Amino acid sequence: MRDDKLILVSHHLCPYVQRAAISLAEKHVPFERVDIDLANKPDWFKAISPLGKVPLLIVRANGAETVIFESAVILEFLEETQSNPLHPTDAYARARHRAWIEFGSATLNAIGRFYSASSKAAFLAESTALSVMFDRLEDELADQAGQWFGGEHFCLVDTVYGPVFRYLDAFDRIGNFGILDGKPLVRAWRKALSERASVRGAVAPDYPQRLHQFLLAKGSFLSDDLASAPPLARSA
Ligand SMILES: N[C@@H](CCC(=O)N[C@@H](CS)C(=O)NCC(=O)O)C(=O)O
Repeated sequence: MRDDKLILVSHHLCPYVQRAAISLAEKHVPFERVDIDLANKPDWFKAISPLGKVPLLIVRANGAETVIFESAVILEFLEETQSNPLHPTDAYARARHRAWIEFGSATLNAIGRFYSASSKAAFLAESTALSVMFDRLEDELADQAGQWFGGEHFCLVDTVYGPVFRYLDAFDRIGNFGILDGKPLVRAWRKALSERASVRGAVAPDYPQRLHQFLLAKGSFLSDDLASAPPLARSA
């Protein structure tokens, strides 16, 4: 049917949206991206988003429209309906990958606490908490052969950590917080993800500037450091 299409309801900075965009790109699935202002949510969005959050995947097929919310569910839906699987076939491996996707969401929450911390003490505590989470990841990667989380094949866990590491790129421009110190496997994985076309393409060229403004506006401990950081160049 001519009207069949996928619409990803998005926000410029949202890391959960990026997961879905990366998966769609890896699967070579065309989609339309609609960015909304989360500070001023449109009525049509409020009407179809039960939690008021992006991403939403609007699926128009065979004259019907379905709205899917929650990024992990969107990823699973794409696995079930599109080719080029990003989940392993083995059930144990799939369970492990799903668990680390959840860990990726917990890491995003920790990143939010890190950039929102209002005092130096809270900031240092959040920095340590983040570092400990990446220690766990370093241990998890120890038995892994290959550049991706699952080994030789790019997988859904990779779609989750590309956006996680993108935050670290911004933090690195502000200062050295030592979050990945002593974690060579995580660092190598981060580098591989930063070079992957699907990961790079999941945000617009002005993403660094937008994130910069977002972090500045937080008025947090990190915002003060950011105010004196070097100016940003547009990404390719
Ligand atoms: N658990 C959700 C989290 C999504 C989420 O937190 N989205 C944020 C933007 S990154 C949002 O829409 N926030 C708007 C709000 O909470 O009002 C998912 O995985 O999709």
